[in-house]
Amino acid sequence: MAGERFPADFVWGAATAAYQIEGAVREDGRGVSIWDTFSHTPGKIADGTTGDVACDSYHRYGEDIGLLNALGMNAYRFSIAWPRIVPLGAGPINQAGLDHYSRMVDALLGAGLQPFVTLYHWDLPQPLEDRLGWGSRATATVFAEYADIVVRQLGDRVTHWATLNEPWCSAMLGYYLGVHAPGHTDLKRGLEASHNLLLGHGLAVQAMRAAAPQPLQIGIVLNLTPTYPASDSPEDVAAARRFDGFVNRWFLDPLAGRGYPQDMLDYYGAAAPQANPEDLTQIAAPLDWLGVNYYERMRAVDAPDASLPQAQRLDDPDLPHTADREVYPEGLYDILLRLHNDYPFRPLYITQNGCALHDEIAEDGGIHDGQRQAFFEAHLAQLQRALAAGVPLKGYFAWSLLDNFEWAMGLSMRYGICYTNFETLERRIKDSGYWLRDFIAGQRG
Ligand code: GCO
Repeated sequence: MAGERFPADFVWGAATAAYQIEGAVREDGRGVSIWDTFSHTPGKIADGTTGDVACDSYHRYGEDIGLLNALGMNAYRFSIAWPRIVPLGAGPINQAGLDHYSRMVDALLGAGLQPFVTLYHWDLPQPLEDRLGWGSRATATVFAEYADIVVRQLGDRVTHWATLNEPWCSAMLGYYLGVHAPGHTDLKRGLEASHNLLLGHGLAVQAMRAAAPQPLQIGIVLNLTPTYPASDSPEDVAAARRFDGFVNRWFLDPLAGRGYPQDMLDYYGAAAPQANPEDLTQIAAPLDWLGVNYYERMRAVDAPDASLPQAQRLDDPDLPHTADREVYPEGLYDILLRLHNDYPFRPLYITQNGCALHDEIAEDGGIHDGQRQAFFEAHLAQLQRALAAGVPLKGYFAWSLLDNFEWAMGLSMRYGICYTNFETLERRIKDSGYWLRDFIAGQRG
C-alpha cells in the first residue's frame, strides 16, 4: 500500500449492533423490539433464524473485548438496545439494562478501548411500533428521553456518541420497502418515518448536551452511496440524481441546515412529509462528527417500472463480488471527497466498512478469507488517498467484529473479521483480522 501512514491518533476499531450480537432477548427485564417480532414472523428472514441467541454477546462481551485487544484495536463501536433501558419505549426505566452497559463501558475502558456508543441501531421497542412507530412524532420525543437517560448514566465515561445508525435503512427498508422491521410498504409512511427519525436525532442531540456531565462528541451515522449514472443518457443521469436524493441528500441536506432537497420534495409530491421550520431547525442541531458507512456504489439505470426512486442498480460483472455485493473501493474516496467539498460536517469517521463471504473453518483450523483482506487493503488505500487530499478523517471501524445476525439475511451472511460458530458460540479470528492487526500495528510503527 501507498506507504503513507495514518495519523498517529487515528481511531482503529470494529463495530457491532445490539440486536445482531447480544441474544439474551428475555434477560434482565429487556422489552420486545420490532426485530424480535419481525424475525419471528415466518418468511421474513432468509434462513429462518432469529437474534434470540446470535453471538450471545450479552453474556460474552468480555470475550469480545479480548478479541478487540488481540486485534490491537483502540476503540469499539456498539449500540445500546433501547428495549433494555426503557422496555416499553416510554415510561419506567429498567436499571438492570443500564447496569449492563455501565459494566461493559468500564470493562472497555479498563482494556484500553474507547467506546463509541450508538443509541439506535434499529431495535425500536415494539410498544412504540404499536402506536405507529417512527411514523409518529411522539416517537421522536421519547427517543430524546431515552437518549437523556442513557447519557445521564454513561456520559461521565463515554465521550463519543452517535444518535442514529443509518436512518435511511430504518425508514425506507422498514416502512417503505418492507424488507426490514417493521415491514411496512408505504412510501408516505417511509418518508414520515425519515422525518421523525431526523427530528428525534435533533431533539436527542440537545437533550444529550443538556444532560451530560462533560462535553460530548455527538454525531450521526449515515449509509452513503456514491451514485453514478450507468450511461450518459439524460434518463440515467436523472435516475442517478434521484437515487442520490433518495439515499444521500435527503439526510445530508437537512442535517446541514439546508432543509429537504427541493427536487426530491417535488418528486415525492403528496407523499413528502410535513416539515415545519422549527423541525428543520431542530434537525440541524450542530454536530461534532459524521459517521460514514460504506459498502458499495450505485450505478443507476432509469427504471420507470421500479419502485421509487425508479432507478435500478447495474453491477459491473468484471469487478470482484462478495457474497452480496459488488466491490468498488474508489466509491469510498469519491463519497468522502464530496462530503468534504459540499458539506460542513467535520471530522469524519468510517463507522462501518466490510464484506460478507462464505467463510468456513479450514482443516488447519484457520479461516482463510483472503478476499476480505483484499477488500480491507483496497478500501484503506482509498482512505490514504482521501487523507492526502485533505479529508479530515479520524477513524475507521471494520464491520463487523464478529459474524452475527445479518438482519433479513439471518445468520448465514458472514461479515465478521472473527468467525462465530453459532452452535458452540466459539469465536475465532479470521486471516483478515490478523492482517488488520498487523496493518494497525504497522501504522503505530
Ligand atoms: C448497517 C447495518 C449493519 C449490517 C451491515 C452489513 O448499519 O449497515 O446495520 O448492521 O450488518 O451493513 O449489511
